[in-house]
Amino acid sequence: MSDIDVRDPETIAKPKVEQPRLYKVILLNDDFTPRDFVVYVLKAVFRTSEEQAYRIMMTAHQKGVCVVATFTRDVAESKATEATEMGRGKGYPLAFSTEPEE
Ligand code: TYC
Repeated sequence: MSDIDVRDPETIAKPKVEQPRLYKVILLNDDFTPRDFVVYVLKAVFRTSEEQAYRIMMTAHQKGVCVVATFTRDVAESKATEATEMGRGKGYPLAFSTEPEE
């Protein structure tokens, strides 16, 4: 008995695996949260380097918003919540939001 599949590959229906939609986590600027604290939160929650965290923070500071990273929906929402709550814990209005990628 042979295990070799002799069917024409073009005629075999491939199960289509849908990629999960990705969600952006967005950092929003405010006038009160200290820059160092924003960098600290980005490193702690999103595991960025110091340099990446500084660049993300400065982009939000100058432009109003910055995309931090993309994740599956659950991960994006839990990281945005965790990071926002770290700010609340210190009495800062630091805010992260999520939105689906196009
Ligand atoms: N704008 C804040 C300040 O000048 C720093 C800051 C940057 C706050 C980015 C939030 O998402 C932010 N202290």
